[in-house]
Formats: sequence, structure tokens, C-alpha cells
Amino acid sequence: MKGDLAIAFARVTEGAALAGHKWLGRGDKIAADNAAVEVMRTLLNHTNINGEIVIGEGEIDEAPMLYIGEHVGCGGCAVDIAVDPIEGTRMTAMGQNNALAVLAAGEKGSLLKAPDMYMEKLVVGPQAKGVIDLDKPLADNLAAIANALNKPLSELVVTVLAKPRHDQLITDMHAMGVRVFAFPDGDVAASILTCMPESDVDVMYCIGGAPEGVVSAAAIRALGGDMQGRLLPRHHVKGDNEENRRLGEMEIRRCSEMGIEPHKLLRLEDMARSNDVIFAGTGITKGDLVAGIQRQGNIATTETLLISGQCGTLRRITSNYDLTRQNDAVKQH
Ligand code: VTB
Ligand code: MG
Ligand code: MG
Repeated sequence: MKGDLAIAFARVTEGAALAGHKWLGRGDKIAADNAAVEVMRTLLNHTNINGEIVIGEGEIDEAPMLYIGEHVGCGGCAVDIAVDPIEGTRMTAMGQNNALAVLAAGEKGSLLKAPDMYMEKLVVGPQAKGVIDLDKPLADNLAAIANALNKPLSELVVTVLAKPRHDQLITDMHAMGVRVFAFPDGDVAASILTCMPESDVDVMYCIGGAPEGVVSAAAIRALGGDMQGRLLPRHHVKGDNEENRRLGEMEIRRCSEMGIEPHKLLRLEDMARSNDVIFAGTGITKGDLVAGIQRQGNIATTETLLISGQCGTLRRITSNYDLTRQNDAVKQH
């Protein structure tokens, strides 16, 4: 991919973040998501790519925009795109930290194409690359990671999504003696923090969204970290009732149509298959990875983390937007 595409992708997540931010603290996560999706789509369609959404906002019948298989861009090199226009719609609606607008892009065929379903994920930074194995118990992984990081298990920091499905796991990890940082939502930011030298976070483990997993995989690959995942059908994650089983079975069918297998171990190289990947993430609410949007009158300031896999370059871009002078397509939302 051409180097100047990276900045175009930063512009896309900035636009989505600004649109989502208008709904900050309004209790309406759907309105926030719709606004961000529409702007992300508009801006992607102004970008010089021949892009395909490979994982994102669900299937065509559920999400009118940015659905899996949707083509975006106004012509250019063929790229795969993974999106989450608002990674943290609830966080945005409720004014909680760490909501981001994110996307990952890679040359055609480089990002895992999968349904919007759940994914089990284990992520570490560069120092622990090569020692993780999701086929082994988490306790074995944590011991191997602590060993690679040259620290006792008692100093290992593991972040995990604070969802009821992880209650037992959190209890078990406390018993193992590791430090557990439980975050309410937003595993993309938590995953990337494992690769940030200034962060305390050593490991991210959770069952969360597959789009978030693929977006994270691109960033982790670019930063030299490691990650493994496993696609899980809904009824194996959210409780085996009739509705979840129906949805889960649909996901299994979609997986087989796409030529992938749920429950199968996915390595980092299966999710992000090339070094030529770009990650862009703009803060919406204030966060540990990037600052949230700040408003002063009509000026909105955004912070974007832009990571290019080819050379592993990480940029933090601060942009000031004059909200009275935005392009109409973007201003409406
Ligand atoms: C996951 C996680 C995300 O939402 O998708 C989670 O990957 C949803 O989990 O980072 P539940 O369906 O159990 O609520 C996020 O936390 C935010 O989008
Ligand atoms: Mg979303
Ligand atoms: Mg999300």
C-alpha cells in the first residue's frame, strides 16, 4: 500500500470519532454508532482505494452500511479493511473511558474475513512473542509469558473484559497471584497497550468481538507483538438458549461459507497475513491509549494513533478541526 494512504485512514477514523462524539453521554448507543458508520463510509468512499470490508458491522441484512463484503473507495489499490466505527458504543453513550473509532487495512487477502461473531483472544507484547498457545490452559500461558518477561507471576498484569462470562476466570487469576485489570469494554485499546513500552499491561485475554480481534491483530503485527484467537459461536459465549443457538448456528454456517472454522486456533499470521498493514484509531472518550476528543468552542481536537506495519512506525497525530468548516457530507452527522 502507498505510504500516503495511512494519513487518509487517519482522516477516516477522525471523522468517525467526531461524529460519534456528538452523541457522547446521550444514552443512545445506536445513534452514536449510526453517525460514526455513515461518516466512516463517506470518508472511505473518498479514499483512493479499491477496498472491501472483510470484517465489520455484521451482515448485509443487519447493517445497511459497512457490512462484510461491502466495497468502498473511489479506485486505487486493492485493500482489505476491518472496521469498528465505534469500538465502545456503550462507553460513548454512557461517557465512559476508552471509546475509539478504529480501522485496519492491508493489501488484498491480508486480513481475516470472518462473520461478526465472538472471538477468544490472547495478546502479548514483543518480548513475549512466540510463547503463547491458546490450545494450552491459560495458567500455562501466563507462566510462559512471565518467564519470557523475566518477572515473577505476581508482577504480571493481565487485562480482561469485565463481563460475567469472565467472573470465574478472574477469580482463578487472582488465586494464581497475577494482577488483573478488569475493564468494562474496549479490548482493542487493551490489546494494543500490551505492545506499548510505557504501559503496565503485559497480557490481554478475553472473549470479545471478532472485528475487534482482527483490527487488533493488524496493530499487534505492526508493533511486533503476538496474538492468538479462536472464533466462537454465540451460544458458546452468551448462554445456550434458543435464540443464541439460532444465531450461533447461523454464524457457524457463515463461517463455512467463508471457508473458516469456528473453534480453530488462529495465529497472528492467520488474522493479519502481511506486514503491509495499517492501523488507525482515534479517541472518542478519554483513554489510556489515546486522548479523547476535546472541544473548545468550535474547535475539536482529536488524537489518532496511526501504526504502519511495513516499518513498524507509530505516529500520534493531533488534529484541530474547525467544526464550522467541515465538508457537508461529514458536517450533517
Ligand atoms: C466485545 C469487545 C468490545 O464490546 O465485542 C464487547 O470486543 C461486547 O461484549 O471491545 P458483550 O456482547 O458481551 O457485551 C466491546 O467491549 C466494545 O465494543
Ligand atoms: Mg461497533
Ligand atoms: Mg466494538
